[in-house]
Amino acid sequence: MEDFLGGRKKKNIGCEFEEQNINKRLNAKNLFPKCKSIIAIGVPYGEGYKIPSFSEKGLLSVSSHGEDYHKRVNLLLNKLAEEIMRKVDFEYTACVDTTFLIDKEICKSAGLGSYGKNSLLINENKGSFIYLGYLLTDIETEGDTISEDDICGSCDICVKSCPNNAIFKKGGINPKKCVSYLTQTKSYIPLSYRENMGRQIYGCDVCQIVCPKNKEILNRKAREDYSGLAVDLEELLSISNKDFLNKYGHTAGAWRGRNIWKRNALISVGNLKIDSMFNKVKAELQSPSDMIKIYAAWSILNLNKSLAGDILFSYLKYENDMVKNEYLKLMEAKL
Ligand code: B12
Ligand code: SF4
Ligand code: SF4
Repeated sequence: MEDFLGGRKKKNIGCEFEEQNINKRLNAKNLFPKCKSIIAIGVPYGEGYKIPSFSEKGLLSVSSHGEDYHKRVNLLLNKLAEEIMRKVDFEYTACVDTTFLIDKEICKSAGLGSYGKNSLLINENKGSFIYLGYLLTDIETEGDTISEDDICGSCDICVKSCPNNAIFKKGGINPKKCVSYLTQTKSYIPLSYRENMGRQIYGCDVCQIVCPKNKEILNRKAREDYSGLAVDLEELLSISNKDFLNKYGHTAGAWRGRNIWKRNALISVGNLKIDSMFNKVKAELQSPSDMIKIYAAWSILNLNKSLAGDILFSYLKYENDMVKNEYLKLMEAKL
């Protein structure tokens, strides 16, 4: 594991959402010094999910459906701890996603599943739509059998379907190319990746939706209404911080904040070629945020290159060097 993580670092394919200190990640005692054993759970989601029907809307990933999964899984872990405490007194720390530990490795060691080529942990019965969580405990227990199955065999559907070719042929991903990463990062998004982000506002589910291991779960009758995952792009462009938090604050995707969602909405409008939103996007060239300005420029150039080019040219004299240089680069780029 140490070599694997070190190799990724050398190849510069780690991302800012991972702890950079590799040694810290490898031992649960770094988080909970009394740790003797770990009790892991996988919480299924996405049953019966079909991409909501929409035409000119943005899309959130299934993991953004309903109440933030961090809260839900944490609650389940604490309930589980309460149950165990009826039998034995113990100390614990509950973990879901946000610690420096490697959730997939820990849950794989607990026998919850095997890695798919899409890099996700796939459970034999529930597929990959499972949130992972665990209790670091000071109880001594016996370990589980680790599954080393080659769960994919000759299948390579996700490799071929990934919109930005983020999945390596042999398995594993380059996170910096993953659309889910691109929708979350505050770093500059390379022009060549933007088209591949499609209409995604937060996250990406393509490699899970196409995976045969999820077919059974996805084919079930939905017991929840997923239509809220299709979001109004026009509204996102003008939504206030307060309204954003009221409407989306409870979801797992909201942690990235309104401005990043707005940037992604600008990219989606450009990709979907929503001409009727030309003036709305143009108005964002006056945004107080330079980041929003440069993505608005990319977006209107995608809607109407010649008209947008004239507008951007007339704005050059008001802009700082960073924004000016980006407008010039975009006007020359083959969009
Ligand atoms: C950083 C991060 C990301 C990054 C990087 C993703 C990644 N693949 O690592 C980005 C932003 C891209 C991301 C996206 C998503 N994430 Co995320 N993410 C994390 C986080 C915080 C750290 C992961 C990490 O350190 N990765 C780096 C190394 C360790 O992982 P890796 O490169 O994938 O390599 C491992 C395996 O892939 C495998 N491997 C490597 N090469 C090969 C080759 C072959 C052939 C095989 C079989 C295996 C294999 O071995 C490695 C050792 O673990 C974890 C939470 C946590 N604290 O662990 C959640 C976590 C991995 N994410 C999760 C989810 C749900 C997602 C999304 C589905 C969300 C969405 N809908 O957009 C996407 C899925 C994208 C994808 N295909 O992976 C879940 C995964 C659940 C599961 N069933 O596996 C986690 C565990 C959160 C949780 N607790 O539920 N995420
Ligand atoms: S989440 Fe989307 S972009 Fe990322 S690896 Fe899967 S299909 Fe590719
Ligand atoms: S789509 Fe195929 S190759 Fe990809 S994770 Fe699923 S089974 Fe494996």
